[in-house]
Amino acid sequence: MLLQRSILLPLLSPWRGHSTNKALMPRLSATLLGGPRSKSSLPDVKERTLVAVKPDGVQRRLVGQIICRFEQRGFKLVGLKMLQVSEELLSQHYCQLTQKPFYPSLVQYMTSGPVVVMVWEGHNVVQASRVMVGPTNPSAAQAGTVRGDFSLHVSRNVVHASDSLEGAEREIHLWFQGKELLKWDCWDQAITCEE
Ligand code: IDP
Ligand code: MG
Repeated sequence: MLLQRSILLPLLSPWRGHSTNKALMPRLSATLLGGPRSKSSLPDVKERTLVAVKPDGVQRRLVGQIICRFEQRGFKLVGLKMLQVSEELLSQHYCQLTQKPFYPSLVQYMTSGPVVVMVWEGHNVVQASRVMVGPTNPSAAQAGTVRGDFSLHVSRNVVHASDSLEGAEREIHLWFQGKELLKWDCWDQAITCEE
């Protein structure tokens, strides 16, 4: 505990003397230093979305860079796993696309290797993730988006993100069991989002 204090308090020193941030200090230090905290004192942020790095993204070792973008933005990772997708799971995930002419090649692509599936939580995370990922067809994706930076063809677009609140809820339940999603407090939650 003493060691934690000596390491962490100097790191927090830039906040000292700022009246707006002073109010945050007890909460930040209590959370950082493992002291008492009230769960209800943290913002009640519950929106969640499903993001997946597709097999081409895993093969190209882009997992870290994609996670980094969501962390940098301020979202909270609450679930993460790597798996080989079954055709059964995929057909449920893409249930609206099974009649599309490209569906067989989509199945081949998505089952060609492991995927990394994540659940991210935070303010407006569903819409923000779609913007961060970029449009379905990378040809239309702007630089700065995941698809705009790392892909060039619609059949190999590196990443998935849920397209709506309802879609996110459905997909999260499809890919994750409740016990695989962790409830935890991010120490900086109160400085990345207004209560
Ligand atoms: P989204 O991934 O941006 O939500 P959807 O329309 O839901 O786009 O399509 C799901 C996935 O199906 C796409 O990400 C892409 O991998 C694949 N896909 C969509 N349209 C085509 C196509 O015209 N040709 C090949 N693959 C496609
Ligand atoms: Mg979609």
